[in-house]
Amino acid sequence: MKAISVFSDFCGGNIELIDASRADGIRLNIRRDSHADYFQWFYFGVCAEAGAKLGFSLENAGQSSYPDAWAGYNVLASYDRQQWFRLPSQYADGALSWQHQSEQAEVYYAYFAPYDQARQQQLLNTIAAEPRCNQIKQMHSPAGHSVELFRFSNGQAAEGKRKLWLIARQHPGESMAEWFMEGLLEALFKMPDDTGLIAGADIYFVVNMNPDGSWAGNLRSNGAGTDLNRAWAEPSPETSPEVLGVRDAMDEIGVDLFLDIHGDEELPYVFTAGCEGNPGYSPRLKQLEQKFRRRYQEINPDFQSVYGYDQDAPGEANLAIACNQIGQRFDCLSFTIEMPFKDNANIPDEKEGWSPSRSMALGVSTLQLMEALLPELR
Ligand code: GEM
Ligand code: ZN
Repeated sequence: MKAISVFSDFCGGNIELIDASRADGIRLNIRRDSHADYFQWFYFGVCAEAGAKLGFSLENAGQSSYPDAWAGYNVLASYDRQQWFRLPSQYADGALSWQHQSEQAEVYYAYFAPYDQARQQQLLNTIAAEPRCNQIKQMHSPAGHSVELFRFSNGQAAEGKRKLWLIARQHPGESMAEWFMEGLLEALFKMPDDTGLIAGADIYFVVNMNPDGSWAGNLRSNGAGTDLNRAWAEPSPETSPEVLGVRDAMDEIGVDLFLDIHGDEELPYVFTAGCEGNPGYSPRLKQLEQKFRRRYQEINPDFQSVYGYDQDAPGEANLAIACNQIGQRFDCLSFTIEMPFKDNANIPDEKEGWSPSRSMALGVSTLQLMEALLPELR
């Protein structure tokens, strides 16, 4: 029988091989982030024989950053890295395991459908070809990757024009965030100039805040080991230049709405975290938050507001988190949007679970939502 190989030497790859001497008992560990101790994201390829009955065990799953996330989680598999499908997976004794009779000699497994650098380059090409988009700033990550801030605008000044900001993938393992941005931008670029959204707002966006971690196959940190979503109170030119660059641009330009796109390992729902714990939280913002959530749910049934994080106590918000810092700094509506790694338990999809297409559709819905809320943002 041919030997089995396990490899992860590609963009976003993450795995450590313990033992592959038995096809039905391939033993693996998830690798830690390149410069920090987080781990949960994995993505690897296997070369075996077509039709082989493969069995996998991620033996350190129980020590990962979110060990409770493995219950109810099903791994993703793909033969071509385009179409991803779920395989029933078991979590027991601290290990995540699954079986797969692979139809092909080469097969890939991942924590969620990856969004790799090649796909990102295509998206950046699409952005570059959009006449209403301009790159207004470029940052360099600690590992030397480029982080680009764009403005989408019809170029027309208008009384009370809003400034909407969207950033994605501060946490590189949350690849659904970049699928969301792709869906949103594709729809935005099809919109004619006379739509309410484009006439009434300029949209500032970053499709990937953390290219270091995305390239390295990290879960949460960049090439300096920083969790960027804990760096917004005091961003540093050395360890969080991605955040510093965006926050400085916000200080120059202003912000009327901020959305920070993430994925959640544990909860099988789409939800938002808001600014209820900010010292500057007011009845105005509370009402706006409620409107945003109610309207979101009407526009896209994947959104819900029953399940989410515990609320922050008044005045107790962590201002190092982007959503809180920007909501406080600009007295504006500000949210973390969370999509599941697992599925939306209210509308389950057995084959794919939560997926790129649903992430993209949520992005499209978010455009509609922003348009509906424009008049009330200030
Ligand atoms: C979060 S987002 C934190 C938002 N929490 C509250 N209470 N406002 C993080 O950064 O840890 C989750 C994620 O990474 O997706
Ligand atoms: Zn996150």
